[in-house]
Amino acid sequence: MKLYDLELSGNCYKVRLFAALAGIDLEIVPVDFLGGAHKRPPLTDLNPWGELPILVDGERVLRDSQAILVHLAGSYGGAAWWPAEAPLQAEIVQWLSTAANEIQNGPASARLVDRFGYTLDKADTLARAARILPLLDAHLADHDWLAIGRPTIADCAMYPYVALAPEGGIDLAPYRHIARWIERVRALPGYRAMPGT
Ligand SMILES: N[C@@H](CCC(=O)N[C@@H](CS)C(=O)NCC(=O)O)C(=O)O
Repeated sequence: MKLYDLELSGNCYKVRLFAALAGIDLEIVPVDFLGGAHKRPPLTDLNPWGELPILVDGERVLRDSQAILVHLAGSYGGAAWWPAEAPLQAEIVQWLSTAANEIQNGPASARLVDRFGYTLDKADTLARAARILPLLDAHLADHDWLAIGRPTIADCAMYPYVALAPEGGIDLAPYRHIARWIERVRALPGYRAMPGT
């Protein structure tokens, strides 16, 4: 299986992290992102969106880190990582959606501005972060893990851009339950870091 990858991308890191935790072998293919390789063939033949990560598993080609997590967990992770019961799957998917929406448009976008010079509305990204981080902290006050009482791809999807929030100028110090969850994720067997976490 090939993962078309950018080391500094939290979206790519979600996939690398889960593969490391679940012991799934990935061939990492670094992409010349600054050179725009993801915006032209052959990569746009794999993902016309012009985004990373991209997973190629045999004949199957997948874009979007959340979708890739579901594929890897469901196909190769076993029931521990992707339960068969739809209500449990739905509990996990709630957090995948939060990662792709509130976290992507909040702390992840704040980091895009500060770290990579994207011309986004920084005040808007901070306002979104200021809404979602207290909600996340409150959830973690009485949950060790985001969904179904154990580590899942929900944690893998949420962790990167929450842990990287300081790179967007967001202080995580007020969020002590988030801080303890970050430590729990880091202590998982097989955990793999990325620059900035
Ligand atoms: N929803 C997608 C978003 C992917 C995405 O935006 N990836 C960034 C890298 S982190 C990208 O390739 N952006 C293209 C660009 O900025 O040119 C996912 O979760 O994978």
